[in-house]
Amino acid sequence: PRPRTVLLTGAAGGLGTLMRGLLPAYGYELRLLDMLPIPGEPDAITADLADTDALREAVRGADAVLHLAGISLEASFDKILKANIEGTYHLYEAARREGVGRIVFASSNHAVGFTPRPQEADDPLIPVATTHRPDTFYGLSKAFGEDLAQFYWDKYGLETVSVRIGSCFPEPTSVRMLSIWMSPGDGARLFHAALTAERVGHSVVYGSSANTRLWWDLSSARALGYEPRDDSEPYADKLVAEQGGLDPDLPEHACLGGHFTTDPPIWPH
Ligand code: NAI
Ligand code: 15L
Repeated sequence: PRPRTVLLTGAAGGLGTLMRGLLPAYGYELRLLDMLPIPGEPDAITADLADTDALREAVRGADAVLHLAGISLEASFDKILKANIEGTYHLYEAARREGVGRIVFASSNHAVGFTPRPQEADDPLIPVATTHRPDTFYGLSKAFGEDLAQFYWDKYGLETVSVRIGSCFPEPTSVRMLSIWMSPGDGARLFHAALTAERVGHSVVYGSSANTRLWWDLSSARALGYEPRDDSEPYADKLVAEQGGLDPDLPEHACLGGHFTTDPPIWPH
């Protein structure tokens, strides 16, 4: 049976707001959760991922979870530990205890951010089975989340699709994003495929549109039934004219994670 009731964590955020707009058309009833209240959504659950009782109640009776909540950029290890590492553990424990069968986990390209990007048109695309090479504490938490998902599948039979999202925003805003952009419409198509495909076990997929300048292999995403419709290329001329092309000799242009690989780390104050 297709999942109907889906708990959407991180529903107040950028991607959560886009998906609140797009996923109901696929027939889902979304149950919303975020640590921040959501204007115009009085039924949304306002809870932190640290609140294990609230999480148990939030997942109870849900068919699946789309787990977007967490810190979405680099932060101090302590903050990442609480929100992304402990928070994702608490979410998985709640789902296991309440018998929820599937989680779609918002992983990130930054779990493999230090992977050198393809440079030439005939360079091979980056496969999903590449070694984790996190570029930040943030990326490290996403690598942990993918391993947590594998563990909960192997140990408890709880399924996950880990989506290594590129950049999901209404439009690409950088030359790097021309390669990793996921249009909101394609994001909804991919999350729908991840929620409905049969027998996913723990599958890892890259999350992006069918970009002309794509860096990674979308075949595991397509295997779920995902058919991307968008391509960033119409934005290319303008972005390259404004910003210049990617320079292979600049470290911040050399790897999938872009400037996340070269930004200074954030230490506790
Ligand atoms: P965002 O920062 O706009 O939204 C994240 C939401 O999670 C916020 O509303 C925040 O209040 C909530 N949150 C944070 N910590 C929480 C906690 N401890 N308990 C409850 N709620 C908490 O981020 P965005 O862009 O919407 O991303 C959503 C997810 O997708 C994140 O996990 C992010 O790492 C991942 N992702 C997003 C990408 C993108 O292009 N938007 C790219 C790659 C990954
Ligand atoms: C991410 O993981 C972030 O959540 C998002 O805000 C973008 O910065 C994206 O990666 C990116 O790599 O552009």
